[in-house]
Amino acid sequence: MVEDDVTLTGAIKEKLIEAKQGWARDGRLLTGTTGDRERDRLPPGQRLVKDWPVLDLGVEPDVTPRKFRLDLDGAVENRLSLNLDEYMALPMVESISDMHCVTQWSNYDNHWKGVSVRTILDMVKPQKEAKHVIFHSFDGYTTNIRLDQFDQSDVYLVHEWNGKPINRAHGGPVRMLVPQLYLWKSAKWLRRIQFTISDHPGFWETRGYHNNADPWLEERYG
Ligand SMILES: Nc1nc2c(c(=O)[nH]1)N[C@H]1C(S)=C(S)[C@@H](COP(=O)(O)O)O[C@H]1N2
Ligand SMILES: [Mo]
Repeated sequence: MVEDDVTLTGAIKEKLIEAKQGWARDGRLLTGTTGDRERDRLPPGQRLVKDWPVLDLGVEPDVTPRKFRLDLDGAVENRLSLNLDEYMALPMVESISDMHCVTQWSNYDNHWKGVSVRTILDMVKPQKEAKHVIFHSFDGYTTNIRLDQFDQSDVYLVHEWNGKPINRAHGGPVRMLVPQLYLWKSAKWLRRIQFTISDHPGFWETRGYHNNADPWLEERYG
């Protein structure tokens, strides 16, 4: 069992959550345009930053190597539960990709090291009926994507950014990376990947954020 299950809601966080829900209601930051992902590198309404801002609800769980566990379960042929050594023993790959956050910043050329989801899919073998993937995190956060969005060559479980272990604030030791979608779909402090038959909107998706989250279609809210 995970000992320090922290809750994402609570007195301090409630205000921040409400503010962000308000933005969603008001359609803040929407430019109402559609980007051309072939022609432009920066999606509509985004601005380029050089750093990597930290965004979460201020609950940053301390996932020590001993506490780390990753469950892969749900509608699969092979359920798995990995400790950190077992995760680290998986085949590792590297990639470079851009990040796009719904709060309007993007950054380019992040160098990642981690495990391709294709490796995960080969190990767990989703059942034919499985159509969705839910990420669960050590802080209680959840977010959902479709299996076809998950099953892409640039989607990774990552533990290194620009040659260094991903730090606690950015979701280390292991987080998701789904570079084609707004960054709230990339769960930090990854705890569990659940394959499901039906969709289960996650933390922000049930608070006004878009279910699909394609930055090129500016799917911020809705
Ligand atoms: N576990 C967890 N993952 C999370 C979040 C969170 O609060 N908890 N916030 C999401 C949101 S809203 C964003 S914008 C990105 C920010 O990632 P970063 O802090 O590494 O930039 O993480 C996403 N993943
Ligand atoms: Mo966010």
